[in-house]
Amino acid sequence: MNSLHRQFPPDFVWGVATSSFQIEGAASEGGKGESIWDRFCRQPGAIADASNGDVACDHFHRLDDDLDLIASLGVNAYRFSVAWPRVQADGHGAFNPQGLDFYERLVDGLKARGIQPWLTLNHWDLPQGLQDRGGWFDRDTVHRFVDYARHVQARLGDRLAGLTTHNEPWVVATLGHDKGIFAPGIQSRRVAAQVSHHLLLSHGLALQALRADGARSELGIVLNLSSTVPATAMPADIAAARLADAHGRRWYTDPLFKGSYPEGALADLGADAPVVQAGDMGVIAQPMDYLGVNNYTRSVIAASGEDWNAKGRGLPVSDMDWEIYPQGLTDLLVQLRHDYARLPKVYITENGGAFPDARLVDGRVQDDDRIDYLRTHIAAVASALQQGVPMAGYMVWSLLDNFEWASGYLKRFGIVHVDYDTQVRTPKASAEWYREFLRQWRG
Ligand code: GBH
Repeated sequence: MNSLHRQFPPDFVWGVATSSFQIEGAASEGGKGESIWDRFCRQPGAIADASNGDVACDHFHRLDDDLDLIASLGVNAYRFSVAWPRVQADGHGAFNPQGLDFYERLVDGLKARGIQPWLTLNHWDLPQGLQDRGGWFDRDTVHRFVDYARHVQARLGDRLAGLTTHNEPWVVATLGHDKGIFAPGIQSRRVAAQVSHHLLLSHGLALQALRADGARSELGIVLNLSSTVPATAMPADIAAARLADAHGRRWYTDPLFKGSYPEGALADLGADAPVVQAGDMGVIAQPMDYLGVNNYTRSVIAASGEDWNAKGRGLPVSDMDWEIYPQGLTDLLVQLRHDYARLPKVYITENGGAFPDARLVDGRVQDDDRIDYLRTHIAAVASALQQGVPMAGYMVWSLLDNFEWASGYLKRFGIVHVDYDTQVRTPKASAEWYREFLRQWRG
């Protein structure tokens, strides 16, 4: 078999990814307004270690060093997000002229180092000022998002390689508005379904507006997708897996690539199904330049509703207790190719693992488990490529250990270790491995 690096073409995009709330800190500097995650972190019990994003990785104050760090890895792309309340404090009304200065320095710093900037507009940190008006449940937020998207593109669009509307709308809708374990902490299936529709609608309207304004970068959306399989061959488990796949995956991919919600999921929602206005579905189905896929694990479904306990079954898991199953990534990508004639090129916009590697031994983190994870998942992408899936890139989650949402700072996804007392960054063995892999690929 060819060595792994030879299985990827010379124009393949290789990156590392982060998001604003998870690394920036500087939560109320430079005219930044409050986000729903700033607010959510103050809710007792919401975050495992009772932490917040006030300082995080202090990236806002360490931009130049972090740019050098990114460049030292040899990647050709960096995926980051813009904190909407930094650019428009309340999400409506005046834009903050200082707000985009930081992101302009970031984009120009990447370009100067030969790295493609991949910008995400919404990685969950909605301005609290919009939540106070109903947030994503309110249809007006859709129009506020389009204004914000146009403003960002007007300032930075000429220098971006890629622009993403939303990161993982399923997480915002379901974890934020149904389960209530993420901001804004709402628990209503009906609200969550409407939120998912508004996220998709705002994606489509933003694409139309950005194109009308003369977009020069690739435009798309990022979804969290997993191969979803039944726990057994029993008909009840097969049906349960099909329904779970309809709610978690096809609820997003069917509207985007076919212009309709899946019947099974709609029927299951019943009276909780979203209000859809005439014309909405056509807007959502705007052609995209690419689909971004975030993938960490597979999903095993039993009709009994019991959690498939991978660890209890002796299967390999990461520190999140998510099963490590690289074949699931190949299966997912091949399935997307099979399901959608209109599937555009695909980037893996996040893939990686949390592993308990907090301890530095002689100034080193020897994270062999993460190296194995990355190598086997990159091989899974190569396999999809060989089977005809139009794979165009792969980005590791994450550049840095960072604020892992409801898990606070307890889970570490970085290929670079962060000491939260000193903010010292130390590349782990996995960072060295990725650098060497990319050096071989460049040839
Ligand atoms: C991504 O979310 C985020 O984009 C990123 O900000 C985050 O840091 C990163 O992943 C790591 O969490 O939840 O047990 O049912 C990923 C969210 C994780 C949601 C896997 C679905 C399925 C396993 N997804 N999850 S479980």
